[in-house]
Amino acid sequence: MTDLNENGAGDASSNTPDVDVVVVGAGMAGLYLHKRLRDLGVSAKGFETGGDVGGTWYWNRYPGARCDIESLDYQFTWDPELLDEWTWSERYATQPEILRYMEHVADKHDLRRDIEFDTKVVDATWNDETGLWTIRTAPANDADDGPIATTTCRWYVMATGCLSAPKEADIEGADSFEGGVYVTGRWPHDGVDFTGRRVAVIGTGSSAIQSIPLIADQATELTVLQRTPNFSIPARNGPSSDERIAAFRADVAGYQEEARWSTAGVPREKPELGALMVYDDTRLARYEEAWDDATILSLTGSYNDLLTNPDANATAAEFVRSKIRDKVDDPDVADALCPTTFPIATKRLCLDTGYYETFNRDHVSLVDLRTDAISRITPSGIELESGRQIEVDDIVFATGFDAMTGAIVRVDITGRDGRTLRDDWENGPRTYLGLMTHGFPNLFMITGPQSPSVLSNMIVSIEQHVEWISDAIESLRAAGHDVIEPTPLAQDAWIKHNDDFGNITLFPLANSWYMGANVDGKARTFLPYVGGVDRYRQACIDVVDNGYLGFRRSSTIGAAADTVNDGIIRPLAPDAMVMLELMAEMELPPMHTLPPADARAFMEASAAANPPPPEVASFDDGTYPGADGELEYRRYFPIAADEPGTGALPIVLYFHGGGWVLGHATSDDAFCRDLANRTGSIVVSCDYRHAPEHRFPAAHDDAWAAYRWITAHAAELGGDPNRLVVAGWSAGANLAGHVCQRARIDAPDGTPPIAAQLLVTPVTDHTMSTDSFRENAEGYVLTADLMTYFFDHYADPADRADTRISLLGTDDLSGLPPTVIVTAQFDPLRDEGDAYADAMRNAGTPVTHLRAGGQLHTSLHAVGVLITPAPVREAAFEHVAELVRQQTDQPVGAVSN
Ligand code: NA7
Repeated sequence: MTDLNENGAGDASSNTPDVDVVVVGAGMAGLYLHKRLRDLGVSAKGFETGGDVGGTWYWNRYPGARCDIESLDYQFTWDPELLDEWTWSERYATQPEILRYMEHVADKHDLRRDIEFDTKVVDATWNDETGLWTIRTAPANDADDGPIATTTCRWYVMATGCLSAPKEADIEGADSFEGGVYVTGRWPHDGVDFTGRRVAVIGTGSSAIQSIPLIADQATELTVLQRTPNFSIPARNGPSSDERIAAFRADVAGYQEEARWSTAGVPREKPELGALMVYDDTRLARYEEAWDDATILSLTGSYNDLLTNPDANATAAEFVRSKIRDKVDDPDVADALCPTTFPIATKRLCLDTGYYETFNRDHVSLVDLRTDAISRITPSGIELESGRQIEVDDIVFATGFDAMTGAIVRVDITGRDGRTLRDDWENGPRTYLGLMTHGFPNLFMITGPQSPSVLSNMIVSIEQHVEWISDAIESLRAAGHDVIEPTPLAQDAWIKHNDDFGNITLFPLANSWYMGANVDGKARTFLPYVGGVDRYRQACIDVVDNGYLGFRRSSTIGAAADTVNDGIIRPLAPDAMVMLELMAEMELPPMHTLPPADARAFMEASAAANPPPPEVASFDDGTYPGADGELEYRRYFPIAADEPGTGALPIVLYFHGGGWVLGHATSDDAFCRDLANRTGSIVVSCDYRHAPEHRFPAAHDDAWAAYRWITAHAAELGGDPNRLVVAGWSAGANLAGHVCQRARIDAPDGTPPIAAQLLVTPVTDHTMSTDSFRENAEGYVLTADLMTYFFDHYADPADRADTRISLLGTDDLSGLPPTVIVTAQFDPLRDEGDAYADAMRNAGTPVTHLRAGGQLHTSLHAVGVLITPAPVREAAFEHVAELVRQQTDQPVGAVSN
């Protein structure tokens, strides 16, 4: 190896870099970044392995390679003149046309002069003292990584693309094949003529689906080896329609702005309905329309729950499968081509031109590797596990990419303290916003993992990242800073946000490259950000508007004081966030403005839209003697009750929430069912009188009456009186807390002690003066105004400090039942719940306090509606179950309070 650094360049000991920015990659991202930096007067040097600009479109020259986003959407917006200079000949442009477009852009803006082609980056090392990166490069085609040249820079940008590192050949004997070997992602520039040849294509992803019909046109025999069938819809290519062009041209700037604020980077109306909310024929008609429209997004955007509800998704999947069966003559081949192992669109939906029809041609055959896998590649072809030999002249590997992280970790990148990015990311990428990573200051990624990237129109996401990064550099310079790095707190929270978002969708159900599942040994994590281009863009803007929240910015030479603006950009759980957005869009009247009758009707109507609640073994309804007359209850038997020999079960006296104004015995139905099943208990949800018809202390008196009744009748109800739990949510938790306090004093002699109390986001105080009331006063469902409304309806101001309501005011909190209490981060009641937990613990009551991060007052209660609170709810129920298990050995009638 020779160090070419003889001209004095690359002096890593000085604080003056050779260039301000090194940009790796000359695809769409690299080109725009060069232009943008040049306009800002920031010097940049580019390195590109390929011989020219193009990136993905330089390498993927396989026959049939096309964009799967319409070209009107897939073009730069930063140079409006391009629209007049360039007319796309087809709706989905071919690779050569896109490459010509990029060459035109490079020519027009003279971008090649800053880029060294045929050059690969060997390694990159950060120097914390100088605040510079040292980048070592070598000729691209030199297997020995030499000779080496060195460039120092302040900011280092990986514009390396998401699908640019082809997956390593992972089939035994791949090197031994003596015929032609072609990889779709590294296709020969002169093309390949398959005329008269026997060809095997391995893989049935997008690259295979695009190329197979054209390879079949030439080959004498074509064998397609399919491990997992994919969903594909016809591209119906051809020139864009005049109407489409006219609609686009009518207001180009408006259209492009709409794209920037859309879910996937293409303007589309957001569907308001779920797939199961419409009649079957309406849904079918909608899918037919999407099929005719021939865009990926028309189908996946038909309904709002296709990527979250498996039953909804199944309708779209079955629709496409029916189309495959229509197209393919041989029913066995059709069946083999029908994907059944993953929800539609959890792997990238493909667009094709005659793909399925190709299997009707006599010289084309399909090998289903699920029934007969490849055992190895031999010098003359492919051998299957059955022993079958497929003799071929050429093999095409359409086996995909080490997506999103491959191109980044394949370069040796060493950050602070000698940490390598490869090691740091061993268990999955760790980024803040998919833009930067802690420990690697001044290293930026364009469309990096944990940003929308491949789940969006790449051009829209690329432009946004290029602009964010160049703005960040400009802002650093303006402030006298030269180093920027995300904080661990901000990064960890973003990773969690990204994962939480992925986990509320169906994406994790597929073994896709989105999940890193296509590469042996690669960590299975959710690589792209699924929250959408619009939400993501807003998060990036909010980070900047909040003074680069989550970043440390500093100066190596002390030109400005360091600033660390630590914090979390999206602390709210994603499903709670989406729910709040939907509620805001509906522009509902605030609950506190409604008369109680209307508020109750509204609650009923919203509950009716909830998904079906969990199954229980059975339930029945009855009445019990309240403090002033009969009141209703519903009793739930857990699934476990069906098992023989169960005997008497623990029994839970449950009080529903609703601010003492709303709700009834069955209004917390799903929660009670889940509680019953997970604690293996009978849950008896007892109603109580409501305000304003019945003011304080009516509800509290009824709660006490319910306790008296249940302790007297536990055995008749099928429960074990020694294992009584008193539970409630919100105002119901206030009642439960009151019952537990009062039972210490007023329980009749011989009544067994309450085995546990479960308080979920309880009301424990009346002052409404805590930080959580201030922070969460508005916008998180339970508002300060609504709490005032509840108090006003239920209790006179003078009564609110009564310790039956203000549980916190009770002097002695000792001797209470072992307690499980849950408080939620974005709940006005959070701090009073926390305070009650602390006060009970300080008084000697055993307390398990679970804090539901990212959740709302109503989250825990939203069984089947919100997914992210489920682990906290399950943990709370498990703690309750453990407490009642501890009571099992106590003799009936034992009193320990
Ligand atoms: P994909 O979508 O990752 O497809 C790769 C295909 O190759 C897929 O069908 C794989 O099956 C198959 N594959 C991979 N390894 C093997 C082995 N060892 N044996 C048999 N089959 C194998 O890559 P593409 O290039 O087609 O498309 C990538 C993206 O580019 C696409 O989504 C568009 O966004 C553009 P598997 O599914 O893993 O069973």
